[in-house]
Parts: sequence; structure tokens; C-alpha cells
Amino acid sequence: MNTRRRFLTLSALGSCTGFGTLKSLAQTKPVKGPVILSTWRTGIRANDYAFEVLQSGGSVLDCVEKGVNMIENDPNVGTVGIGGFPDEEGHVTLDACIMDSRQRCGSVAFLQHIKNPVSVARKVMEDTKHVMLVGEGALNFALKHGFKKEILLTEKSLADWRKRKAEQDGKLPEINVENHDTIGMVARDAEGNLSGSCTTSGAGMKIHGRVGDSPIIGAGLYVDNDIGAACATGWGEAVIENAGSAMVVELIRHGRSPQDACQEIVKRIARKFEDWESIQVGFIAMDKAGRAGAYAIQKGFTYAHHANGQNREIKSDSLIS
Ligand code: SD4
Repeated sequence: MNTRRRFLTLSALGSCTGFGTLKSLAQTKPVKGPVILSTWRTGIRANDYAFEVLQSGGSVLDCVEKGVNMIENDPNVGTVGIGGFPDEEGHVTLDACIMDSRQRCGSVAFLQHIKNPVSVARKVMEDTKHVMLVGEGALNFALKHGFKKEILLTEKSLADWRKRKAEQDGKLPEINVENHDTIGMVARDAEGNLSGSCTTSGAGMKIHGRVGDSPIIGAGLYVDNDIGAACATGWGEAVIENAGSAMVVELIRHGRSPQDACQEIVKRIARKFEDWESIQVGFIAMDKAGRAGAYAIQKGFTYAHHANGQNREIKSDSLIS
């Protein structure tokens, strides 16, 4: 990064005010009906489906589960569920979590062979006394509960992996603008109840066994039905180190708008993560009134916003523009 740009971005880290907020009417005003927010462009399809689930009488928890299931089931989306990008040894290992309006949560990490980890996470939440299952234990639990064992590696993900493996040549995995599109969703029903979900194959070429932020309650996702909900995408290590999503919700509790809260936590992460210019981290958030916000380190982060009958892809503001 050139010196001037570095100076400008570093000086912006100190304060949260005056930094290019995307002002959309639908986002800054309270919304009466349901509101659904999801990360990245794939969120548009997920939101449409999630909205249908709500309209056909599903709960807000069904909405955030089924909405992201749809993306997990698409083999052409290379970073979640079937077709998800493998780790450095060529295994597809998935992380996911879900949280509802009663402060209940469920999570699975390092789960292989099951294309809908978020649904396994929901089973953990609803059918056990635990919050999180990992690896073989999570797989066995899923099989016992009727999930089907599948090959998640597709011809395309295998070919992409071979290419990356040849290029990587001992370098660490990167999460930059291309290497992610985890889907995270937060939603509020017409009664004002909140839920959220997050699902991913994680950082491409990660070390076998690595778990990111997406299944960690408070990092990749957090919901407090009295206050709001937030979820994260990007370089999970930086999000975990700062308890990202919980912090966004905490700022909303203390009176900040979802937009300001996302912005402040992205800036905090940037202040504390040495190599912040080389990573992407983005948050989406909503408050109990249905106001929404998002912010990212790098430009290029978009999210899907469904409210007042409209489902739109919105470009997030970013620290580095
Ligand atoms: C991870 N946060 O495993 C995930 C990856 C991601 O957009 O969000 N990519 O670190």
C-alpha cells in the first residue's frame, strides 16, 4: 500500500464518525414487516427463499436455516456445503452455527461429508444439552439423526484445488476478495423475533483441522433477541480474536446504529490485526427495529437486504476504498 493511502486509512481507524456510511432509507428507518440480511450476492437467492419460508408459516429460525440450506445445496457455490473449497489436504471440512430468539444456539465444526452443516447445528441446539460438536463426533451425531453421508468434493472443486495446490507452494492461505463467500444470515420476523445462521467451508487451503469464526457463537454470529443480530465473513482468525459479532451487538445495545456498530468493530479489528490490509473482514447487522448496517475492511463486500417487499444487493462501505 502506498504511504499516502496507508496514512489515510490509519488515521481513519481512530474514530467512527464521518466515514462514508451508505445511507439507504430502508436501512436507517425502523421496518415493520420481516427483514432478512445475508452476506454476499448469493444472499439474494437465499433471502428470497427465506422470505418464502416465513410467508408460508415457517418460524424465523426455519427462515435462517432453510435460506442458507439453499446455498449449501448448490454445488456451484464454491465455499459452502457441497462443492465447498477443500483444505490443503483436499478434504472438504465444514463449519456452521445457528442461534434463535430464545438465546439458544447450536454449532458444528470440522464436519465432513454432510452437505447441510447448519441443519446439524440446529439439531445440536434442539436435541442435545450441548452447543457445539466437532469432527467425527459431529459426523456420527448427524448420521444418527438421519443426515446422509455424501461426497462433497465436486469435479470443479477438485480441479480448482489442484490448481491452487500447484500455485500455493508453501504459502499461507489467503482470504482476500476472491477466497470467500461464506453465507451468514440474520432475520427478523413480523413480530420482531430475531434469529441467525452462518455456514462455510472456511478459508480455502486451510490447515486440515482448522476451524474458523463461522461456527463460533459470538465471533461468526451473535443474536440477542432484545437487541439485534450480527454475523461475519472474511478472515476468521481476526474475527475470533475480537469476538466480532458479539461486539457488534453489544455496541447496538449501547445505542449505536447497526451501521456504526459494524464500522467500529471493523476498525477495531484493523487496529489490532497487524496485517489488516491484506485480509478481508465484513459484518452485517440489524437491530430489533429492523434497521440494518454493514461494513468491511476491503471494498467488494456486498450483502442482500430484504425489507418492505424488496430484495436488493447492497454494496457495503469499506475502510480501504
Ligand atoms: C472462515 N470466516 O472460515 C470464514 C470464511 C469466510 O468469507 O467467511 N469467508 O474464516
